Amino acid sequence: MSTLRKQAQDLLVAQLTDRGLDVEAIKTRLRNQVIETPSWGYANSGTRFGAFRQPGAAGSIAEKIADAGQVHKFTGVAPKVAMHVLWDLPNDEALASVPAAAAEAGVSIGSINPNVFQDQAYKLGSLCSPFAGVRKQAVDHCLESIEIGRQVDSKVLSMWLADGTSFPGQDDLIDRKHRLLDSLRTLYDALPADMTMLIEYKFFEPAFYATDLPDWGMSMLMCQKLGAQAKVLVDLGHHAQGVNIEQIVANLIDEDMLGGFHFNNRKYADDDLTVASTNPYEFFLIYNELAAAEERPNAPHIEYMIDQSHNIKSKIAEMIQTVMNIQTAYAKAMLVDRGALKAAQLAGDVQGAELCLVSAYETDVRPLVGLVREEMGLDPEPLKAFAASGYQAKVDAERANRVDAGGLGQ
Ligand code: PSV
Ligand code: MN
Repeated sequence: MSTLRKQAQDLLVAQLTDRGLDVEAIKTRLRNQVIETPSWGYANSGTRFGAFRQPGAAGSIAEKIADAGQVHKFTGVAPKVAMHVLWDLPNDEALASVPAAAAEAGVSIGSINPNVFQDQAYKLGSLCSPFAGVRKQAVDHCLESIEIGRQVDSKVLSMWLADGTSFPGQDDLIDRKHRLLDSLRTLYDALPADMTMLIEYKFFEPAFYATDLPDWGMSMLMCQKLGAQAKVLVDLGHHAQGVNIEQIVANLIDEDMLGGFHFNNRKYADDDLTVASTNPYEFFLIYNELAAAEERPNAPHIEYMIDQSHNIKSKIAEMIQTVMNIQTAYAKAMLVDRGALKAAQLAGDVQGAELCLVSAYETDVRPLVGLVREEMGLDPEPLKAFAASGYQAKVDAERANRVDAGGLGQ
């Protein structure tokens, strides 16, 4: 190990200890972090305007799982991969290949994502469609997804609907809400006892007048009506500009309603950019709420998932960068002096309270995270180590010029 790196680690550990922080406890929490990466992030996918194909993009689910295994191999904290049923499992052989591919890659299957937004039948909605036959088609697909989840030992059914209306008067808003609840209830009743249903909201797109699950309020309402196995999923890209996401997160935690995240970064809309690439302080503030909740009794169980599809960055390296950004935010959030923060808040010391957060945020945690990686037997610099491994060059050569690279059907 380089002497300079060791010195930086020793100095930071000494500084943090001096601030009264339990560095060993922080390191344990960093080691135990679990981040799920998305199968679709390894495939050729892009924006609705087009996808720029990459020679090494994964095609089959086995390849996607293998790529996810690389992210875990170099970061040590990404042991799960999410599957999107329609994109990943075109036939029974694909499903049959999953257990061996997962075992080989050293990962397990995380959330199962049904797809009730691409079939032609869903033009006017899926679970909320005005047509009973279409609702049944969507419900049946989700029931099949639950069964697939059972087969691959997934514990999470992750529901996102493209449902909504694009014109005033197109459908009755309350009828749609009732259809939504009825359909969700059929699915909820079919959940195995150890499976959670996550309900994701999005304030617009592809419907532009009224989205059926537009915000955390509607997701939470559905969850509350369904029962304790239903929780809200917060996708960072699904809010209007200026929305205070950390406040939503704090309130959902307080209500025991936060079940999971889709990490990405929205600059304008659902852009799927690298999380924290333009707004690291906002992301830190979100993690500040999460880290604080972990420190309370009855800490919530939250699924941390990435939902990013990259069009111009190299996919596996980008996923590693994303995981590193998440580790950084988490590490910084654990440095907040919560006692001092509370004291400043109760004293009405506005600036002092803010500076408690700023001081944690401005700490360079790279030596700490690098130390944790070394203690896990990993290279402290995952991106460099991945580049040096030759994996990307290998899959670029093996997979180049194929036409079957799966993804968002673009
Ligand atoms: C929809 O925009 C979404 O956030 C849902 O989670 C989908 O499953 C995912 O993106 C597809 O990339
Ligand atoms: Mn999402």
